[in-house]
Amino acid sequence: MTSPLIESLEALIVDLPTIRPHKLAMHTMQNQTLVIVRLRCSDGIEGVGEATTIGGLSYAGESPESIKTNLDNYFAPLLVGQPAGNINAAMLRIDRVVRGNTFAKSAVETALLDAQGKRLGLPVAELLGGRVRDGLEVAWTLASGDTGKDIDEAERMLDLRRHRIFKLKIGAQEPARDIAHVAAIKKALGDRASVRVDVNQAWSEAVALRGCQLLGDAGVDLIEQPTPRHDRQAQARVSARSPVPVMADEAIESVEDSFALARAGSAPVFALKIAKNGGPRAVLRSAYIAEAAGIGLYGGTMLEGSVGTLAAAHAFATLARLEWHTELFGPLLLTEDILVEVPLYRDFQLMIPTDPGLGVVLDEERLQHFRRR
Ligand code: MUC
Ligand code: MG
Repeated sequence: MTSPLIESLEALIVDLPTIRPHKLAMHTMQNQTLVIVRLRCSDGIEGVGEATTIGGLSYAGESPESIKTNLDNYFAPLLVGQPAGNINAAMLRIDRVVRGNTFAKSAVETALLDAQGKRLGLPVAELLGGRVRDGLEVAWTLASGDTGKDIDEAERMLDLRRHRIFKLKIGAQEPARDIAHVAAIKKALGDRASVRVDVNQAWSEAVALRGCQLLGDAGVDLIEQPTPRHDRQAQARVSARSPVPVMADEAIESVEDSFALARAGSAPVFALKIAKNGGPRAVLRSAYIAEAAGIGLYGGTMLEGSVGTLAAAHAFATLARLEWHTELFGPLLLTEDILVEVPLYRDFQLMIPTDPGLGVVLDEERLQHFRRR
């Protein structure tokens, strides 16, 4: 049997509206921009992947435009003509010459897995060793910027049985105001919901030491990335004194970062993101490091659309333990989808597709409509 070869790699920038503005410490999103990758193979199979970041260059070191440029000019020439079915060899070839660029790598690794899954008749979770769960509980981020609106939104989500874990984006305002906002929401929701916060690196160590105490008093369950990503020691000191577990998010920009954080004892919980590690297989390496170090796991998001969200879901479905659950709600923040069938959310969970590959079919008309020209 001759093995199929990669014939082309195409990257499309797709702009989609959000259901409301989404306010983070570093940026307010009015829409979301996806980079969709299509990897065509000589056996007629196409693999799909996604690289998506938040707020241009305000969150991470790759923008949608740089991701597309680098895929077109560096990744595609390395991949075209290579065996499509050997994911290890293809990613190794890229890793030898491409530094960083984990978002772009994640899209390519996803597309290779999708294609190979379709080829073998296996869902990506099975290609990664097999799912140990069929659905993932999904948190929702309350980030309208208004306490009353956030409480109404949370009540709606509880009524719909869509979410009962809420993450609040803080850090853009004075700490006292932010903490009052969080306390009011937790008071309104009580034991019906888990309330967590994401500070997105906005606090100094001194502010974080006091802030974590007050958030604990308010009944918060988890505090994500309170201090700047590069200061692992500060994060370890804050974590050691916080009454609430501290989770590392921006501090992890690679599998090697996960190892360094685990060694430094910087956080008892890690947010896993396919984009920050370099793909669904790469993120599992971070997960295994964390597991071995006794660190809890949370399935994070860069607010990807359906393709990236399901790619992460397939990977997370294979993990033995995911005690902090996930935040794979990206598609629900968008008013439009580019898939023929949208991901299934029910009873607080995202269901993992069982069709071969990612289990997604692109809606060509919608893709053409929303793609940037
Ligand atoms: C982040 O920092 O965690 C994830 C959910 C959300 O609302 O924002 C992202 C980014
Ligand atoms: Mg975060």
